[in-house]
Amino acid sequence: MAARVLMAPRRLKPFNRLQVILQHLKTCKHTDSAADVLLQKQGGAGIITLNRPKVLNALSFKMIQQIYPQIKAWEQDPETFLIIIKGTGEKAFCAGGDVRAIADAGKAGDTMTRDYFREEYRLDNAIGTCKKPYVALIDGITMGGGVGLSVHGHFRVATEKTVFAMPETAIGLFPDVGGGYFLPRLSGKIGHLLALTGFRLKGRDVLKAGIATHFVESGKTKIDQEKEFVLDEHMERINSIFSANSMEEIVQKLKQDGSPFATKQLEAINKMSPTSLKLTLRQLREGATMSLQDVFTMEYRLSQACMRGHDFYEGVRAVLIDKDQSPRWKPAALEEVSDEFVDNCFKPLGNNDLKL
Ligand code: QUE
Repeated sequence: MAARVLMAPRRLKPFNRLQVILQHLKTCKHTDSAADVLLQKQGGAGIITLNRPKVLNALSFKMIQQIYPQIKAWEQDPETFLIIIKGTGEKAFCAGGDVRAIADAGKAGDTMTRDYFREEYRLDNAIGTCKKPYVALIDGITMGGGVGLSVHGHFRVATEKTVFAMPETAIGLFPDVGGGYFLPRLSGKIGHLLALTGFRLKGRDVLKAGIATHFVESGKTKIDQEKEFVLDEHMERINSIFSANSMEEIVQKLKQDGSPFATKQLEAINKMSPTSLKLTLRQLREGATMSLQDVFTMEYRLSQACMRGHDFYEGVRAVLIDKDQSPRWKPAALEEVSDEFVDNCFKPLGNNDLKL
């Protein structure tokens, strides 16, 4: 009996582990269960299934509260050798945080605006420090909050259906969930481009950008295997333009460049919240040399600054509620967002600071 107790936990050979992962990519696309998140054990694998397909599996506060303790439990459980996270439905892994609910809470003066970001970043940090192999099957839309559930783990499997973006500057927010950590660590200034313009990477490009660790076709054909990385031909101009020291200078350089690519990125930036753009540029510059934990603390301060401000509520209204895509930002121009205002958004919150 004693020998049994002392036996090492069951481990699968790498080939078997791949079979288990691929099996999950094919199954559980449809489920009748009413729960917003399913937490199951299959063999030695803990499976997290985001299950709100009608809202592209957007991450609610309730889901965060259910996932966090389960990851912590599986991390300690000697019978669990792998954690897999995936989404139901054909379209999305996870489209982001439940920003509608957060905006409603903020307008009503509810403390959810404090709790949501704190618990979300604690979950993302638990994934970033998880001792068991953590695999995210990002087979579909993966944005904002969905990125936080995937990028900090060990493995990300993209497919031809993956659409990856950090589009928060479009809703008066900033690329949080550890964006301040992973974005400045991507090749050249790719992270700055993604953060400021909300640029969408698709399919194999998510692998080539260094975001996914693996790529598999969800069908049988070999898709885009010979095609070069979408940003390859633009890397020199991306690195030159986005290494400028201010948002105003980046805009000026994009104008001067005048290429179709630069013009398109300028058009994207012109639609974004000027406050979000300035916060984001500073976030990436600071985050480049910080630990993941310090980045979450910094981003928590920024999240609370956005909750106190105007643009987040206006952005959610324009993009997700009224869908007129015409937010009226305040202030409306980059020049009106002062360095002093930006500095203030990074200041400690005293007792309310994030504790991981
Ligand atoms: C920026 C964002 C989000 C976004 C759009 C942006 C975001 C988010 C959603 C979203 C999308 C579909 C849904 C939903 C939410 O859109 O964070 O509930 O059904 O969650 O431009 O940051």
